[in-house]
Amino acid sequence: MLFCQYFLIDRNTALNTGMTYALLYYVILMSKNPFVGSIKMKNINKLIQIGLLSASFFSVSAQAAVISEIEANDSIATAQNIDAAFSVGSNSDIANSATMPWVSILSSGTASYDYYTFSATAGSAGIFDIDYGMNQGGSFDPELVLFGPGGVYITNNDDASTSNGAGGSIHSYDPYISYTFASTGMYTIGVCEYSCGGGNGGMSGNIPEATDTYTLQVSVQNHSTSNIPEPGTLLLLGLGLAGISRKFKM
Ligand SMILES: [Ca+2]
Ligand SMILES: [Ca+2]
Ligand SMILES: [Ca+2]
Ligand SMILES: [Ca+2]
Repeated sequence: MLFCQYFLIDRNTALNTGMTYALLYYVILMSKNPFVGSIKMKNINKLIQIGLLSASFFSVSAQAAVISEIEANDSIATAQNIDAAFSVGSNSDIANSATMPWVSILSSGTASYDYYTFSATAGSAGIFDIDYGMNQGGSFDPELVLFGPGGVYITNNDDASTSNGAGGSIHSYDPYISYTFASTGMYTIGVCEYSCGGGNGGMSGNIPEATDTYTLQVSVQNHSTSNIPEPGTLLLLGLGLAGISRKFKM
């Protein structure tokens, strides 16, 4: 099915795809109606509906793995659980995005530490990649701190090469951690601001300011995914396109 190719594309691509479909239908209509003057306003309205319908459908699919930070996630105990948000699909800001389950977390800046928790299995690879940190958006110098089951400190990273973690970073102050999970259990990744770090139980040092924003890409090999659009969405799309097609007699 054609639409399956577009699961988990980013929002801009989704909107562009929707508009492309609208243009495609317009060309089809024009080929059957060579005179511009013969196109009635109600048909123009239907074209717009097709575009919006396509755009909304693709957007719903695209956002399965893109989530927003939810406060208060200021400690390991109150970390935001991201287990239900993992998906697989092409994302130019995430390495191995087509094969390795990922979550993209958008932070709007909250003047506090941010912790995100998830499950992982022993021997699986994990990638933690800050994008749009330094010199982009609400620019700041972020750090990442990784904790294992029980809040045990594992490692941290301050700065990394911009070539790590595919696109999204233009300055080496954006951190990146690659780690193979030693045991099965709940892990936690934390975001703080240079100069900071961590020990068993949590982060310490500078707290991001309210104007500091970032995107955190979390990739966990072998994590369960849930990127299938709800049946109701597909049904709605089918009914909508069928109804519009009948009116166009296509
Ligand atoms: Ca990236
Ligand atoms: Ca927080
Ligand atoms: Ca990055
Ligand atoms: Ca840094």
